[in-house]
Amino acid sequence: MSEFYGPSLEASVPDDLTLAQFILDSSHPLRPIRPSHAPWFIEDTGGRGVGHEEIRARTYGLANGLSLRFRIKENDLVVIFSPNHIDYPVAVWATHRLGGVVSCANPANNTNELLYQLKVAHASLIITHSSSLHTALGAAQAAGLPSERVITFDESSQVSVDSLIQQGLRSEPYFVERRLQKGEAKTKVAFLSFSSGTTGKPKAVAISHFAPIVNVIQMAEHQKVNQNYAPWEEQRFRPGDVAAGALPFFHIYGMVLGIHFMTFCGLSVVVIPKFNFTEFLESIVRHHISHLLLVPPQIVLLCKHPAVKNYNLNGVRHLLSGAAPLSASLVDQLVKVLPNAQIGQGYGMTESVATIAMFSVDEKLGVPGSAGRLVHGVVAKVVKDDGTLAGFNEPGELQVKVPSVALGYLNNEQATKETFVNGWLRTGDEVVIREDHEVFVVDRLKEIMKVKGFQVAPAELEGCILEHPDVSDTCVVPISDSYSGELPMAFAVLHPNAVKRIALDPAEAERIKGSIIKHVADNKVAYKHLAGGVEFVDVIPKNPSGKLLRRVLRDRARDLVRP
Ligand code: 4UW
Repeated sequence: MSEFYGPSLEASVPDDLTLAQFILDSSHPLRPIRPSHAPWFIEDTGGRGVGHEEIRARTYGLANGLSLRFRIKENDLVVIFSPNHIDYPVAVWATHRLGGVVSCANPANNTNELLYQLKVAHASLIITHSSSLHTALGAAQAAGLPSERVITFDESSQVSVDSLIQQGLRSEPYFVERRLQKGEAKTKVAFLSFSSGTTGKPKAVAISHFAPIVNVIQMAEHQKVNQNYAPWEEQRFRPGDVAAGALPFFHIYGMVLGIHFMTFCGLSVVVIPKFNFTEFLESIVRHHISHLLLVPPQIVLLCKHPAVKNYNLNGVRHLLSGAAPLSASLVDQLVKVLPNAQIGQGYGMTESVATIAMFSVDEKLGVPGSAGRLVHGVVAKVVKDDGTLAGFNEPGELQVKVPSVALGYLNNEQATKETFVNGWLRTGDEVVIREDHEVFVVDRLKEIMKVKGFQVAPAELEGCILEHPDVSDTCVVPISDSYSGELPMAFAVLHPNAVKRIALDPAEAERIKGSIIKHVADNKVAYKHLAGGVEFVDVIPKNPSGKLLRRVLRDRARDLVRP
């Protein structure tokens, strides 16, 4: 066996449309007709729904307003730094109508983390929310971006998105939306999304308009094939169904599947800005949510939280998990909580924009522990340690050719060359593919860990820990956690004077550990904090050329936390 193939992609894929034109202005043979009463998005708390015509109008209004007021034009970059908001997709599509590029940032990021993104991406404008405005203004100032160029979805800044939309709608058209040349969607950048890839600090992944478009069509074809087997009531995504928009829109899973695939299929997305579990249960019942797109920690809550028994979740027909592994035992518990739901996993990456594998619904449940089967148009090979290709049931690194692949890392030829190799995308995940073509992610070969589905790059935390005056060397490794999946913990070598202080007063050891943890907490977003703790060691094991032997410490950490 040399290569593994997903089914071939038969459907046509436009290559002359922007993502906004594809989703808002065009039809496609695989796109079902949405009932006119079904809104595209629903505000979770207020319950306000917005439909197609209103979204199109708001998108034009905002594009016109951005063009009039801020002169946003072709290739300018707009950073969206906000929790999910009903106008979030409008901001994405308005930027695309202007030929601009969108870069979404985690709204929990601190000033330095946002500043890094503003600088790498060369931001022209920030769209934020009152809850993140203070950070946005601080980062904008440090980046030399005038505070007038920070606007908000709500009414907390001088200029709100809504007021710009109204201004744009009142004014003469100030911009001309361009139809792309044939093939141009494949090279024109739509997003700069941040991912660490295999190692190091987050890098800007350049994503074309074509990539999310083709991924949506791959997913539509995947469900169409499955529909041939499934009776109507078991079909996956039906127009008029209601999906929970609880995944963060800034992440590739939320952006491509949560917004674009759901709306393509005619579902209404309930926009949930902040995930609070009991409120989430309320929302499921209040909005008759039928489709849940989640990450494993949210599923842990569904299985274990005592409040669940107070809610009738029988209306949930579909649950998709991804971004981190979901254990078979959790699925066993989940079946009891959601008796009427199809349950399974998908698997993808920022760099593959997005889905590589998806559970098949020929049966009600995905194969336990499996990340699904390769979706349409995907070719895979599994490369063993010795560089040869694995057959069925043999572990190795998954490398894929996907039609939705990203263009590469912005201004980082070296990392691009290492990850995108002769048309193959190196996932850095160790997998096994079974004879029935189910893909099991068995380990991660790359450095990054996943905390609540978010990437954490050990090298980034090590850089931060090394700034601490008592630390001379460090290595960060994951420890497993039943809720978050993984948590970062640090091994640290102390400076001689810290060692002396501890010799004089052993209580100093705990103070130093606390201070290292605080240093990271002060400088990094919450999910990157050293929740796994700090252990002191005499030396960090390295190979003769000085490369960290992370696996040795990963195994040691495993032994430390074992009861
Ligand atoms: N099992 C084990 C999984 C799994 C997994 C991802 O943050 P990124 O770059 O991207 C993502 C994207 C997730 C995603 C996209 C589209 C889709 O259909 C879907 O289905 C639910 C999920 O997380 O991190 C990429 C890395 O996350 C790990 C894996 O290590 C991958 O390289 N990962 N999904 N089901 N691990």
